[in-house]
Amino acid sequence: MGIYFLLLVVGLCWGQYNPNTVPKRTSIVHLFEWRWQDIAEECERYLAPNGFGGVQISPPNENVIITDPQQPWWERYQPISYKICSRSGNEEEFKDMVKRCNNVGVHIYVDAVINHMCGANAGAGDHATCGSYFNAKTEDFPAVPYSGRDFNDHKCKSRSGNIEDYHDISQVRDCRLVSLLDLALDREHVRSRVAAYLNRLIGLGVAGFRIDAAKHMWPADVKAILDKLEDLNTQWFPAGTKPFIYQEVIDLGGEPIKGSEYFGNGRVTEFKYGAKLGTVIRKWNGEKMAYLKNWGEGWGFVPSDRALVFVDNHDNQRGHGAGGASILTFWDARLYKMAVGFMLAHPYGVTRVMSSFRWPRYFQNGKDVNDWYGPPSNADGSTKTVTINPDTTCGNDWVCEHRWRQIRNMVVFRNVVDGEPFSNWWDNGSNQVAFGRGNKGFIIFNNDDWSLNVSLQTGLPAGTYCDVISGQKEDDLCTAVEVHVAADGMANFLIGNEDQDPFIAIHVDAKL
Ligand code: QV4
Ligand code: CA
Repeated sequence: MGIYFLLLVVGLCWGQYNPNTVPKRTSIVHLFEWRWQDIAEECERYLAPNGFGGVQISPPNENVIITDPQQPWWERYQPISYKICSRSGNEEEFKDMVKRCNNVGVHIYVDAVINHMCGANAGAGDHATCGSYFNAKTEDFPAVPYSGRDFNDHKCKSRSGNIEDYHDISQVRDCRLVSLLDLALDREHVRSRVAAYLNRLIGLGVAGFRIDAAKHMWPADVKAILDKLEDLNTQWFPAGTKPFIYQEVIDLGGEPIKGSEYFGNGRVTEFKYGAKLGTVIRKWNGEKMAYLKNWGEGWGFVPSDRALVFVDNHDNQRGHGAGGASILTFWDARLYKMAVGFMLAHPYGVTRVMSSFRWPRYFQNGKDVNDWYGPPSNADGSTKTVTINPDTTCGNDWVCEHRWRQIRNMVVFRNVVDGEPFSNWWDNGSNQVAFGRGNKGFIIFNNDDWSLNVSLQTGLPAGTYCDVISGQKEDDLCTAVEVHVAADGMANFLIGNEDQDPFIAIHVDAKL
């Protein structure tokens, strides 16, 4: 009785920090710009069988259609209404996706754009993905409805009406982010419109939300909205389950707004994670992998149970947002796989894997002039379907990092070692490092310019293990390097610095 009461109270208080994934599925994948139909297929044919816990989707609500440049990916961050109607699909397709993914135990997290509507210069008319009329100049959005008094103009004290100074807290929250019409979230009408939108999504079965631009909203306003949210749909979730909340707060230090201000609402995105890991793996600024020994809070990150982490996201993989040049992406595939491998092996945070589309990246004066390119599209502007090649990779310029063997197998690794402690750290003082996760898994990296040959304590039971990076266990055969763990847990590792992927990972489910 006492225990049940305790569990109930803990469940009620802490629900928003829990990703609500099914047991032993720990990672989320961001299927950036994918169509709902393709996501439904991917849940069934790939994500569920490979142990992915959930999918972050692009904003599902109606957005402005921008024609100069031609339908950039970022138009989806300019809402016109909360109708579920976008380039990814309509409401029927959305419902079908949530149902089919939930039915195979893969949950859906919605990117919620609630700080603002479209840009001030978006014009007037019905050039929106569902054809709803709006007028950006008069701040009229009848399809919500919002009108002038629902925006923050009177509160913003900057000269231009835009955020000009990130050291001025009220500007950051009450002025326009790059001219996006800033919602007055202190108004009951606005709070209830936003909550109605999120509750509709909860009713359809979503498991949680990425709160876009949370730094640009007062934590108490975000809380007032969250307090209006219903529990998750009991068709798929236990009664009383709260939506998982992770707030996009870019806090690299150096600004007055801190991620910790948002802990009361849910988790926050830890942007230092990808920026630092990229610097280390690139060996910039004198960084070495040996310094990763105290990775996590030891590096000044938010507490692990408040963090949502990733190597790159849809912004900083193309120079938007924060993180800078150190961010690793699929364009730097060899280093990227090591970084994602390290992230997935390490116990810190809830992990999100990025899944991108390719675009014609072209640098002029250090800036990618094609950073705006939308997803692969057909001549009529519709998004191309994700095709699957015979070798299981994706076609039509979808990169599908989550299907790269090394990344997919490390998603499995994280599930296998879930709950096990960080253990048996080893480093050579330079860029050769290794660590285990209790007696369930072990990983070793060689990011030095010379080969590695070392015997280490793995913590694993004796036996022959199949490396899940250079290949994997298939039935009872190993298509990869084999690692022999002796009765005392010791094993010898050999990694050439020019190996295709200079790291090895083994776990108890890959024992021969
Ligand atoms: C431009 C100028 C303005 C000018 C305006 C009017 O910059 O100064 O006033 O024109 O002429 C797009 C354009 C941007 C344009 C704006 C309004 O890129 O140049 O303003 O539209 O027309 C994405 C993109 C933005 C894009 C926005 C809306 O990254 O470039 O702006 O969508 O379409 C900060 C924030 C953080 C944010 C990050 C990018 O703290 O919250 O910047 N990250 C999230 C999302 C991101 C999204 C938004 C927030 C906004 O991850 O994808 O921005 O919803 O760090
Ligand atoms: Ca705001």
